Amino acid sequence: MPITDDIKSAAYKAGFHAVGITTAQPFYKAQETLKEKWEGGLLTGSGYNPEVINLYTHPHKTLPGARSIISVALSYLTEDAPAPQTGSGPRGLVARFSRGMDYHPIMQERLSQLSARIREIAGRPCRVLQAADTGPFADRAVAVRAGVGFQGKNTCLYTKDWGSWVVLGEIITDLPLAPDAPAPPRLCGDCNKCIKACPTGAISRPYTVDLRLCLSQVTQMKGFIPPPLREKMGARIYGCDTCQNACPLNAKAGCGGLKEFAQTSGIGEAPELIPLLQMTNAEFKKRVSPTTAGWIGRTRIRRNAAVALGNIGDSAAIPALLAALADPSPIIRGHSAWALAKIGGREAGDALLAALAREPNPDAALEIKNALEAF
Ligand code: B12
Ligand code: SF4
Ligand code: SF4
Repeated sequence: MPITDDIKSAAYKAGFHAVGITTAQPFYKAQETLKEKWEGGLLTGSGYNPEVINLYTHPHKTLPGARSIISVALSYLTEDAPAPQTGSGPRGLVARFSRGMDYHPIMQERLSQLSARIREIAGRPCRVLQAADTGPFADRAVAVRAGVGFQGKNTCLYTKDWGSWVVLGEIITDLPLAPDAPAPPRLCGDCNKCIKACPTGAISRPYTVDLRLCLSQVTQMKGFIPPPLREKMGARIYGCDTCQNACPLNAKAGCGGLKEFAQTSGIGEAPELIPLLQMTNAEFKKRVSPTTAGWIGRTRIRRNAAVALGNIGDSAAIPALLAALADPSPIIRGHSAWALAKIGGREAGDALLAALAREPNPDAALEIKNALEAF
């Protein structure tokens, strides 16, 4: 059996759902796309610059002597019932990839197993380097060229059997391996469902997502969220699945069913928002830190909960939002003021006036002033 077949069997044995192999040649198309996006300001706030883009798309700069890349996909879809409904208060919405445990350590553990097997299979000293998401590679571009899947107009990577509900990783090596044929492009045909479904018009043209408008990015961004985007967030607490939910290619997606991704192990699909806004550090560590959403920290999750409460408009949230006007974080105070303005009511108006009189932070003060205009 050729070494590539052994490596692919080892990948499935390590628990991956799809695998493919490509060369370590530069990713010129991804470089061009990223450069174009950077020049057009579409990557503002992403940390990309021409140097990073160059590294990201030239694998040999990360691993000198690199010859091949093994690309893998892991399905995070689970069929479990929603987490038990313990309360009757308003609820948020969490994207599928963050309802259970964080996929990063799960992916890295499987990549480590596979790296060890590759060394054994090679039977000689070789260099291997693994990466997923936070590594210096364009994971989707790697997966496309390795034949793992193709990109839809929403830029998501679609696998044949598991739809787009997969996360990606790769192992780069100096072993020369026979590459797979790249996935064929343009499989969306005339469909534009994801573009129509996107609440912000972030898919500015087919195969291009404007990072600044994408609600997945908006839920993750630091600081004060621009008010027009707050309105569009709806009940989203972390991530956005709207364009993938709208996609017919996902209708028959298989379900990996990994127990680590089951909702009962994380914050689930629809956490109650008032407890989320009031969450202590200890509660955050227990409930959110172990999930993919954990990296954004407690303040951003609570900020998003305040925005969601404002968008839902349930007056049951007023006491919690009033208390949040005295929160130590100006971000929580500012977004709670915004949410109170959306819900309305005399009590909220009086509390905002009092809050403005004692507000030391200029950004939060501006939020409260703007909120008062709604009364
Ligand atoms: C930055 C980033 C984001 C940003 C920007 C995403 C974007 N679409 O631009 C934000 C925060 C918005 C984001 C959101 C999400 N992300 Co993200 N993200 C990344 C990250 C870190 C880098 C992506 C990147 O800039 N790639 C480089 C550029 C060049 O690639 P590209 O934008 O896909 O460009 C390609 C296309 O434009 C294509 N193209 C251009 N023209 C044409 C024309 C035709 C005809 C064709 C066919 C193709 C084509 O060619 C380019 C090169 O391949 C990767 C991890 C990584 N290290 O790669 C994860 C990653 C892409 N994200 C991932 C996930 C899971 C998500 C979310 C689903 C999470 C969620 N539920 O909220 C959403 C999906 C939103 C969406 N519609 O893309 C997964 C992808 C899983 C998948 N099946 O696709 C990744 C790979 C992480 C991982 N390792 O699993 N993400
Ligand atoms: S993830 Fe949401 S906001 Fe981003 S492109 Fe898809 S539908 Fe639009
Ligand atoms: S919704 Fe339609 S256009 Fe968008 S990715 Fe799916 S098939 Fe392609």
